[in-house]
Amino acid sequence: SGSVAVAAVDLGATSGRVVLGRVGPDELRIEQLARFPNRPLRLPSGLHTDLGALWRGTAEGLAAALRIEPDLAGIGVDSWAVDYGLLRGDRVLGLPFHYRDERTARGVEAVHAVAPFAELYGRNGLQFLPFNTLYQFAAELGDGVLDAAETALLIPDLFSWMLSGELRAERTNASTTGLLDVRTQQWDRDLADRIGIPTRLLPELIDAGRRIGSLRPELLAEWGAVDAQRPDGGGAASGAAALRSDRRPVDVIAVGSHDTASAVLATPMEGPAAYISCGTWALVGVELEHPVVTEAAREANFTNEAGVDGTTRLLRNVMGLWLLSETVRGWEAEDGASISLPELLAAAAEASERAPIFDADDPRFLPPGDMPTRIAAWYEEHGLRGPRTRAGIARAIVESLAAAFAQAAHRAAELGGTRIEAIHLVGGGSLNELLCRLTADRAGLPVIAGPVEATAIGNVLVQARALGAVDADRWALRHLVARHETVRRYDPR
Ligand code: LFR
Repeated sequence: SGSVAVAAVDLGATSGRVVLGRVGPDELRIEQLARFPNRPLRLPSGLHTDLGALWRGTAEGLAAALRIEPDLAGIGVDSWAVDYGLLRGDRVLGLPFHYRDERTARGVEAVHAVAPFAELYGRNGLQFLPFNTLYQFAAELGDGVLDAAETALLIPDLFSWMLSGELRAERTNASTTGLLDVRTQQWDRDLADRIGIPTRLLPELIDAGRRIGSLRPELLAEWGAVDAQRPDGGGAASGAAALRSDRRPVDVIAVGSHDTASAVLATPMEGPAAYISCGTWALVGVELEHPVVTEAAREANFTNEAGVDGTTRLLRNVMGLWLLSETVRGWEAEDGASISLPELLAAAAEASERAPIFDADDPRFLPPGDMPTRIAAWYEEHGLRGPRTRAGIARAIVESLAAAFAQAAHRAAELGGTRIEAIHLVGGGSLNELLCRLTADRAGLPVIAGPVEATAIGNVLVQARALGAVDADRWALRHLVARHETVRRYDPR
């Protein structure tokens, strides 16, 4: 089979990007075409996602993809999990809430009054996180908006619908809602009914690797028309007409639409290993063939999320780079000037001030706000002396994250009954040398860092496989990543 060109739309907590991928049996090349910030909006109703900004960035990126690669064959969308938009007919009902919005507390109470956490865990296999979709729905019950909605679409499904007009719920991301039965991988309508969540909101499920639909012709024409305005395009009208008649439709393809599912698919594991998909969040765990819904897993608060090809990710959400970025954001506001992260991390690596580690997973760190003050309060409440200097604070954050990573990796292996010989760290965190080194030291295992763009690569690979350009199981896909991407190894000291 020859190679194929596809576009990955990868929406992250701090930025979105559109990546062009070219994949064949011995080819894997990716090129970033657009990157745009994702900044939450603080509105009277709470914290929301700026859907318009993300759609504009996506549209511009995809127009560029069609310009560069007129034979673009597929588009796949992934993003962070749990958040959703509501539809009535083809209207989007307002801006999606952001999962860090604090309204979810009342949703947790409402759900647990009907179904206690131990029962929920048995049904959905999910770690307790106050923002899981079912709690968000429950927090909205009674304000009338859910009643008006006909469908709820998780963010990537919402984008796939805006691109294709088709309503589907991709399974890896559906597994983060709390409303997917961990055993049958079907919607748990009985649970939704008991909580009072209208089951009509839940769309038909689809697996990663299946075709959702075609790119809407009006988008193809609009984005194609940009191409026609190039000097060699032969004029807008004729160019657009040529595009419409000659080209085959662009498929919108279901990928591992939960960013973590895509990232883990593209993690170049070749033996028994744990992974850390580290961006705003750090997802630390192991890949398994079956969920582990035991009391021990529940008590350790480990989640069972659905992976590509029917796998399970047994993992824990660890707070991730959010702690560092939100701290830096606060300092920048204080200084009225920007701070260089590499310089801060270099200072942290050299810092003479060494504080004990703190609990990076304390829920007080979830909402946006003043992190240094919250960290100082944590130390004070625990009768410990916290760091005072910025370098010392950055060091304490990175040390505390590394400690949490190491612990979660070993615990995942234990709970999953598997052995690990290495830890693969992918995503933005793989560029943070101090974090990689300290994780290796604390885990007593080599850390293999990279690729940075694992999520976009996983997205691209599933599309290429669906289009028949590669014929491979997930290990062969990972081998392709290992051959074409460079990684860096940190041995424990
Ligand atoms: C990572 C991630 C996590 C999810 C969190 C919130 O980007 O998707 O897996 O728990 O974001 O959606």
